[in-house]
Amino acid sequence: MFASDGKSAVKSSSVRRSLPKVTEDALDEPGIDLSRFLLVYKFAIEEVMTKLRILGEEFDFIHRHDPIEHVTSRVKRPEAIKDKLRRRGLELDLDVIAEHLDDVAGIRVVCPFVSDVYRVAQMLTRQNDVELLLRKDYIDAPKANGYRSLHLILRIPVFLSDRVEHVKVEVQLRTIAMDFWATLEHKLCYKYEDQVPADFAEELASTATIAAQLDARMQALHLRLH
Ligand code: 0O2
Repeated sequence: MFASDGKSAVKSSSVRRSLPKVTEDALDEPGIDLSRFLLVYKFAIEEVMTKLRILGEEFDFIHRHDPIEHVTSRVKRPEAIKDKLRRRGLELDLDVIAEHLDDVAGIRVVCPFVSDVYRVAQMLTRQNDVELLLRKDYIDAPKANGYRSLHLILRIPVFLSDRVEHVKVEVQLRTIAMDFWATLEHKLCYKYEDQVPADFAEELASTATIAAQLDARMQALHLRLH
């Protein structure tokens, strides 16, 4: 799960420089320097985290409302990268990872209101150096189990000492209610390993509906104030 992969958490209004670790769990395959390869993903996360901090702080200054509640990030653990490659029948190769895995660098942005999710996504993706590769709107069209979030696959330039690398970053944006549901759903379903009993899944989907209703009611209250 995203949050367990050496995450670093940042409150938008008070950024701490806690970097994701990428070396503690390196792959020991001969000829594959994954630790060095992953370093650039750490830098890409840093770049996007800075953008988010600036957007949140400036928006708050102008509108007296911070659209970002908190941000977490992680570089995918080498073991998780290996597992994903294995599941997809892909070979362990750095070019293959760069091309086929979109979530090596992951950032989760938790916003107070649904309108903030779209506002932050828009402010981020309209920046000249941010390339939007893919947008999956699971708020507009939730997954069958009730999961809601807005997923963006971005590509951003990272300026290194001797070259520029264009690095993919997955950004998941969601409200506090969506995050609450996704976190607990992951905990509750983990044990079942994709074999969730039907009545259990139904009850979970129903709680997702309640979370969506809560979002809608909070959004309405927010609109009355702004
Ligand atoms: P982690 O550690 O959370 O990153 P892919 O990302 O290519 O493997 P897919 O289906 O194209 O697969 O990606 P999608 O739908 O954009 O979802 C990927 C990530 O979204 C997941 O990452 C989760 O973080 C989150 N997610 C998607 N669906 C659910 C869900 O039903 N419940 C919860 N709690 N989270 C979900 P991973 O792969 O789980 O790992």
